[in-house]
Amino acid sequence: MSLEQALNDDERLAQLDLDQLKQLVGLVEYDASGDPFPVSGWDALVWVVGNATQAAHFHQSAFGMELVAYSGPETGNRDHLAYVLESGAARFVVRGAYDPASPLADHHRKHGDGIVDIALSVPDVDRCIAHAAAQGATVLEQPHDISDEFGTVRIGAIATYGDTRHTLVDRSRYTGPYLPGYVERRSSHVKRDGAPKRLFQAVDHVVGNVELGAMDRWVEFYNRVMGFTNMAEFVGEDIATDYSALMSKVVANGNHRVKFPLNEPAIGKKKSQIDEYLEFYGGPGAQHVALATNDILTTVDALRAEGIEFLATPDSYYEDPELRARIGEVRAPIEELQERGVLVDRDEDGYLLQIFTKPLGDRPTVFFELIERHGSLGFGIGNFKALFEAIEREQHKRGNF
Ligand code: TYF
Ligand code: FE
Repeated sequence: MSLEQALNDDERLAQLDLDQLKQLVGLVEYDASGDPFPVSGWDALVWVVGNATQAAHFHQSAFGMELVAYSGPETGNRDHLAYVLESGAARFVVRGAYDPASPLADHHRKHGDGIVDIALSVPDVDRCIAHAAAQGATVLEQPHDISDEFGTVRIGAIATYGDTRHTLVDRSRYTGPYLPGYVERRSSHVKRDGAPKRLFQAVDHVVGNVELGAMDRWVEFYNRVMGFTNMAEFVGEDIATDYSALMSKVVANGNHRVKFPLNEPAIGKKKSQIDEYLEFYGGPGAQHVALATNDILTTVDALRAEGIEFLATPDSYYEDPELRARIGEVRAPIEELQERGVLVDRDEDGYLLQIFTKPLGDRPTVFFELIERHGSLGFGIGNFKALFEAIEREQHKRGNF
């Protein structure tokens, strides 16, 4: 079966097969037996937004996601509305306060739109929580079952940077659309003729921005508490600090399905893009979500047609002979990439194509990356200079320097 056929098969929506995921998000083989905190993958990215009804519309109309479930006053939830959206293996939940006294309203007042929960799928919630607790992590929810007519989900939660959490979810005994308390709800959006079935297939990585001096502490947290290991692109001191004062290191779970780059600001000539984030998010939080696509050109065209704006890449990037020599042959003519501003990076394992949106909401905080991997397991380190300069041009327009 071709990749295309497989990805268009609804039966396999929630579980793209391993070969595809390997290519899409750079999976590796690993032996889970010695893992103190086994993680199988992403469960959901949970957002709190000012208007969940409109955010759900945006994720469907612009990003082509499918609405699958809903919770709100009509279903007995008088605190907030929540819409569950999927695209391939990726699942987003967008929540917004209904009750003016909802804690979500306070969260939104402080942070604006953002990601509150990077929920992970684990085979054994109790084992993970016990290990995390023994390692001194803050347990926000002890393991417990929640049930309805579709079965039982086992859940626990630990705190990570800022007001962000990792809920740990075992839904192996559950057949409902999301969680107990949610009802199935389908999109009323009708795709235009010829529109691609979906614009992305999986979440590749989620980046966290933490305070100055805190990056190594959080790397150590993911090592010790969650058994994550440091990835090769673990750049420490020498990351592009001339262009943007930041440092970044990457941790991943055993099979590399879940990858967390962690950034901290560094002291430079100008205000770091990470400082801008921390100021406007009101503390540490998730900075960008990289969405894996198997056709970045079509995806960018579809998003552009919906008015999604991307960071501009100057022509000089594509005309740089050093870059041309380094990237060699990629699957599309360089002109096609240039037309859209898609960046290319190559390493010893292969190459990747990537592009970044402007901030999604009103505050200069969270944004999306689209990434198409062809063997590379990296994050585009060769593009950091061009990328950070583009980010800084936007930062400059906002007057934050
Ligand atoms: O995830 C990454 O590491 C890349 C590069 O503020 C990056 O996407 C790093 C920091 C940043 C924006 C992008
Ligand atoms: Fe990234």
